[in-house]
Amino acid sequence: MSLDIRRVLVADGISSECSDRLRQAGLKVTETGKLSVDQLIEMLQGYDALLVRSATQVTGAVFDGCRRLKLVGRAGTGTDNIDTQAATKHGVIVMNTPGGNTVSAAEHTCVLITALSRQLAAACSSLKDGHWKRSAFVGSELYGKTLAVLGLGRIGRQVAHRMSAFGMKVTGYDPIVTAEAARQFGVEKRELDDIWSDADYITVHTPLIPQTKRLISADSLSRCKRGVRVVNVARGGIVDEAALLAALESGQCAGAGLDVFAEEPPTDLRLVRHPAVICTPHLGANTGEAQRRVAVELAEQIVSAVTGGPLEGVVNGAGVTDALSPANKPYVTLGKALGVLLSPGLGTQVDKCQLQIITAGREMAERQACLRAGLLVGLLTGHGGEVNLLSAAPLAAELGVAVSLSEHTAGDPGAGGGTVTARLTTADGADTTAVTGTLRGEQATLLELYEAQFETGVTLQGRMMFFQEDGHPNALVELITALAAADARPMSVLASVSTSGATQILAVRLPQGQPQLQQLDHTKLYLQTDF
Ligand code: 9EZ
Repeated sequence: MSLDIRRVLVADGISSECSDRLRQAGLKVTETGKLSVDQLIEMLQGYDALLVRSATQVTGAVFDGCRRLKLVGRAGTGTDNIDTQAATKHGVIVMNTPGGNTVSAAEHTCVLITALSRQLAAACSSLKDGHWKRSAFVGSELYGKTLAVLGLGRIGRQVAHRMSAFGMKVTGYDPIVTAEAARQFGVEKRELDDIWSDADYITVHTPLIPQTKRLISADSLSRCKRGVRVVNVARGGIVDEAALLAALESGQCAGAGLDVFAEEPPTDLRLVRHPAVICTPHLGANTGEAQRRVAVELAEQIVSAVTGGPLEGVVNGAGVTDALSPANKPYVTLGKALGVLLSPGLGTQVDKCQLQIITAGREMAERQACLRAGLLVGLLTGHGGEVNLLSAAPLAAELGVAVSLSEHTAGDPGAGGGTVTARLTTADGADTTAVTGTLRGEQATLLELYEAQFETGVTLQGRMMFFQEDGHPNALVELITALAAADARPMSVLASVSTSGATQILAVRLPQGQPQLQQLDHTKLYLQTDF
């Protein structure tokens, strides 16, 4: 899928490198400051893409009100200011740039860890107040202390690497990083339960998800050594702020370095005013380098997507990432074509139908996700407004369409990379429509519709009409005569072969823009479409 993006609105003061690169690639770019939701909707009518940092709120109303919008890009990591669920439903891609902030976030974490070890902020403000207190600010070395890193992604690893240079022992936990991988970047991987008891410092580097909300809690703090210090440069909410305040007051926690807060800016200032807290207003990624890097990354990702290159940084493409990749386009196109061929079988009864997808052959089996994504688009187009690869899955779920995937393993799939059969059963179970197709090279080809088989396969391209004949011996003659009378010049007319006495199908392929045929006496027009 190469994205058709021509006009881009850049908000929130994204570094100018972004606009420069987009313009170099031939896109029309308008830069604007922060806009209200209403101003944004009005302005966006003329744009295909919106790029933001964290200031602009891209709400459901924005997606409802901007039909032209195809992509929202976030220069940075968090997408809390974007309603990604609404985006997906409207088929709008949400993209971020997770890599560009890594070094800045890791460095800022190290800044807070080192500052905590010497009570830097309190000592500094004491001196600025005219005092010269030395015994009140006895620090502790980092050398030989244990740092626990929770979340061993890009940022956690960089923190581990840097703090190892101070001679800290680094332990860590992450559900998807093995002990072996952790050892390679100098971290002793533990189970989460075994993290707390020997940690002198704990730093969190996870997204805010149900498993990490209040990861630092009254319970986990109580398992720590007295005097543990806590750092959060990741997301507000990973640390339970009430529990942290209580632990600071009791002395269980000796200090905290906080760059992020559950509410930003915080309205309850008890935590930030606590003398043992060193805090900054969400500055983790706030460096010239990181801002330039995320701006350039976002521009490069958009240029890649627009020019048919790989689609990178998509956050709302779960399950369709493969389908969005240009390399898999033939499989998606085949799925779409088969979905379109199935859709008349639905009538108006799309709710709660069942779609079975059965592949034969390894290549088809490996592309089931692409076939499924394409099939849903083809099937649902015309049943729920505009549908694309992103919006088809949530729409199908909403309509209660049940999709099952399986593999046909018996027999030899034959040459040509195998086949895919899609079978649609209506909610009442009364009607079943089945279609089988394959790829000839990159060309979607129909092999079977209902139970009518096409010996040579029907090339699914251009303007096509499918007729169901009633068994009358003159049906084919009548069709050819009608085509001639309509001055149509078909590129092919293919009749299915009879197997089980099923209704025969006539497939006609016409050049684009050829006239439509009227209903005929002995054939029923099943479907007319442009592939
Ligand atoms: C949870 C996690 C890390 C974590 C990180 C990610 C799904 N998930 N879970 C608890 N990406 C540390 C502690």
